[in-house]
Amino acid sequence: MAIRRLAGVTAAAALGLTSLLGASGAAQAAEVARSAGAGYVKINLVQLYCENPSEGDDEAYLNVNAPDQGWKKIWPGSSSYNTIARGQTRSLSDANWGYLTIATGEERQFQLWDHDNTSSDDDLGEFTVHGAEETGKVHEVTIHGSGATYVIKYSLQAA
Ligand SMILES: [Ca+2]
Ligand SMILES: [Ca+2]
Repeated sequence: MAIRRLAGVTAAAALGLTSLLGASGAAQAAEVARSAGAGYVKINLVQLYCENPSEGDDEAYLNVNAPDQGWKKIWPGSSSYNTIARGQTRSLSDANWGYLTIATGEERQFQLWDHDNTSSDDDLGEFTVHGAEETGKVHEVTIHGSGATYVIKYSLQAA
């Protein structure tokens, strides 16, 4: 009985924590970071390079794991996807409209996909940008998925 009651209390505490980290979680995390004197950085996505496609051409698009909103497509901004083949590059500059300012203690996850009409889209790989990464230089990350290899370039600047 005592154990059961304790379990109930623990569940209630867990529920409380869940709601705390829910809708207002990002704002609270930002406030905590601010009061701790943490800085903020803006992620600038620069370029996508196709070292090896998953098909002859991939129909690439990029998602970001947005706070409290889950995965959101951020690139390309003006169409559903951008066709890219081996050895080609695409500018990611029109991806830089949202969800990309983070505290230095935070990180942001990205996922590249290949759009397909007759089957589910193919996962081309994921990468994570950490707010503590060096600002003012171009970072490169190589990702793999569905037989493809892509290189993403990005930079960070103080926000
Ligand atoms: Ca495709
Ligand atoms: Ca495909």
